[in-house]
Amino acid sequence: MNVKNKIILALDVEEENKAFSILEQTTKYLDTIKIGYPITLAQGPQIITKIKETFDVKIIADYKVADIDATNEKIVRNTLNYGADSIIVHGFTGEDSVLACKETAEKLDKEIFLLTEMSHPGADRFLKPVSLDIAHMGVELGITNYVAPATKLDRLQKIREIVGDDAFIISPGVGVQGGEAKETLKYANAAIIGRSIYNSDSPQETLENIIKSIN
Ligand code: NUP
Repeated sequence: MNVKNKIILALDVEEENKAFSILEQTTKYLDTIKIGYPITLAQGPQIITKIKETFDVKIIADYKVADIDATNEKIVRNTLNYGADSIIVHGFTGEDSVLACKETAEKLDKEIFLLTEMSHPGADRFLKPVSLDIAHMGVELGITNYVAPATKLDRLQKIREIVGDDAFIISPGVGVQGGEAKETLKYANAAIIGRSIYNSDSPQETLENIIKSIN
């Protein structure tokens, strides 16, 4: 995995023209974006295919897959067949659920990201007590891509120690949620940034400034 400029745009806008306008302004500096339920539910999953046909970007589908193995298999297969390059999967559902996602992605020559701890305050209650364990499970299952929070650098660092230096960690929470790109990239391979880019008056300038700040 390789992410240009170590920034992944979280494209959580709902309108297609807004999404395309932001992509036109940012894809000079970005080769990886993350889409999720907001744009998928507003525009339909065909939006994945349409973005792939129009822009030279890798798409991470942030569907936080969290069901039983048989259902996960269907979710992952359909998402990747729309053209997504990878998909984010919850870890708390356990080994069988996660393995179904991993094996489905591998059959299609694509990848999963395992979500360990989350970036928002509420994650401290239920997810934090098990998130390091989720990271250990990921290692046992041979997973090499992870999601870990930019807002909780001590946790991000711990997760990095568990998954090892060869793993690829992408980290949400930079900007509006309080995380800082340069600090995050001490432990993560790429920072996921949404609102501070797509809600700014000039997504292109904002992105340029973020890139300058990390170099
Ligand atoms: O723990 C997580 N925190 C998080 O914010 C896991 C995520 N996948 N995300 C997603 O990252 C969130 O749904 C949004 O798409 C993006 C962060 O966006 P923003 O806070 O930069 O706007």
